[in-house]
Amino acid sequence: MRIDILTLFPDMIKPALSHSMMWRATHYGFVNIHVHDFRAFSESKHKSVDDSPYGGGAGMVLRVEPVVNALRSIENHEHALKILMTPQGITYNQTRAETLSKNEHIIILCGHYEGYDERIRDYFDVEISIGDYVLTGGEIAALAVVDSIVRLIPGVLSNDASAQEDSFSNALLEYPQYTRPRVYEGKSVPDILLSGHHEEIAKWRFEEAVRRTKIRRPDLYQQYQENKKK
Ligand code: 6GU
Repeated sequence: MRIDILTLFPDMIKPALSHSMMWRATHYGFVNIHVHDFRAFSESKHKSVDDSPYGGGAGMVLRVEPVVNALRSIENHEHALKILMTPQGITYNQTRAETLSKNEHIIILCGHYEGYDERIRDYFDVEISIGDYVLTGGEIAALAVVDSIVRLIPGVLSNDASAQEDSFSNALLEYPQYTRPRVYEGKSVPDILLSGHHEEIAKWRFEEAVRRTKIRRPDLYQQYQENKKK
């Protein structure tokens, strides 16, 4: 899989790719990530990328030409899925992460300023938001999307089962987990987990996942119940 990220702040993106699982995924060739500073594609004398809005108003608007030039500089851009990061996009979730992880090539644009020249939207396939709050720019949102995709590529997580079992992949939150010590400040690990009865443990975990989802995320619980009927 190849991912190209178009940004004005490559230094916000690059360090996040050089640690932990994202580092592993790139180092072992599961994914090829390229970060491009699209200011370099501005045709203006001072390499400007924004301008004041027609019709007046506060703030600056991202200009179309540096973005489109940068997009066209990417090899095979015609065949890539092109994503625009914006709080106006569809809300991101695990199902969308799973769909995106099946693409061979993704290009992601991180915006800044008050907004995009509306014509930029014509060059992109999908607009994504990571939730109902506003960030100063799309970089952190793009990193969230990239991380969620990369960990789904087979082989990236050393234990392939763990991506399948996580919260949301089956519409339930994850069950409670424990590790050593058995007792910490009077708080004990549930006996069932020490019993060695694998079936009983699986049953307990499932019930705890359902209980936790019902309490913490009634919206997900309702979705889970509806899916069960199908
Ligand atoms: Cl994709 N961008 C910005 N600037 N803010 C956001 C967002 C994206 N998703 C949620 N908030």
